[in-house]
Amino acid sequence: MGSMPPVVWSEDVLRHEPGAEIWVGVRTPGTEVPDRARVLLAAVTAAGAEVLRAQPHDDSILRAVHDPGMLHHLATVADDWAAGEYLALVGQDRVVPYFFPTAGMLDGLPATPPAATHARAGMWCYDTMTLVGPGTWEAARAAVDVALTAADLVAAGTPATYALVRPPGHHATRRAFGGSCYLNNAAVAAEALRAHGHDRVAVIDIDAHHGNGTQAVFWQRPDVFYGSLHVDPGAGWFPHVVGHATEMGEGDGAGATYNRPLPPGTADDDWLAALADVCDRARGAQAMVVSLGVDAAGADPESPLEVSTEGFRRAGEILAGLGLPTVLVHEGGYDLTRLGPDTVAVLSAFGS
Ligand code: SP5
Ligand code: ZN
Repeated sequence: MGSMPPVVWSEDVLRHEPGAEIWVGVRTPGTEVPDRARVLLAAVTAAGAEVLRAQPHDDSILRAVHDPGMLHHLATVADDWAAGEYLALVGQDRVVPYFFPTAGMLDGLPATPPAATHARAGMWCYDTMTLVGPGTWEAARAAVDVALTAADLVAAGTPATYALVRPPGHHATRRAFGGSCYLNNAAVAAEALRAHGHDRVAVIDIDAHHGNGTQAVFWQRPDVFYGSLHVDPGAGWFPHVVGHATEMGEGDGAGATYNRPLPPGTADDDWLAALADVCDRARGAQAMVVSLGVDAAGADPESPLEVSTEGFRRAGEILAGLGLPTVLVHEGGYDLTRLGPDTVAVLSAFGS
């Protein structure tokens, strides 16, 4: 096994305990659990990685990615929910939306900010699976500090760093959280690399799902390429309505988005060929962010892709072969037996 890149970590990422996912109206235990981060930390430590503590950062780069209203919402809604006594009233201790004032509901009407906290719950999110609890904001904000610290190290000359974070981020758009994601850690890392003087940045997303949030953030941007391989949304998979091959960016960003949707059941050889194709399109970038989800693993409960640990090792070689300064930011991966080995398999290619 090769050596490992430095790992950036914060204990605070454990503070988010969604407790459940409400999916098709049914409360399920949920798969984006704190143990994911514990498993990853144990795996990278056992592989010999140096583990560095995240440094606090102000909100300047975070605000380049997310609407301040969404940040305020996430920072305050758990306290408002507790004060609203929804636990005593209805037995619900997490913030769960029931009302979504979509563009279709408003149909051009002017909306006022809702007075009820249970209505506010649906204002900045797009699904019922992404619950907010007492430590959600603290964990999501800590993950941003981890990503920013990892980007600082790369800007200062470390060839590659791994931001060991949860909750994940690539489904979070500028103005809405969802898909178990709250703040878009990878988009923040890309903006940080830009701020550090890397004029062209590539985000390569190998999570099993399309990173709709990251794509949306950079949709009209020529300076940040977004490339993803993922299970075909058209075959019925989250995020369902975007992530198709026809989406290639718009305006100044035309040509700077590239998607390779893959059929359910896709295994190593086809998955790696798609990755190589995505990496080819990223040529010209001066730095890279990898959205490192490992939920393409065979038995993962959230995806029907069939990638092996050896496939993840080869993916690491393809990615590292670009020779770019790289921040790897963790995304999905929900099979706790594969999470550690598959992540280490990718990271090993980035050891110096
Ligand atoms: C970051 C990331 O990987 N987010 C995953 C979002 C996909 N979640 C879709 C959940 C659909 C319902 N899951 C039911 C699982 C039953 N085993
Ligand atoms: Zn995923």
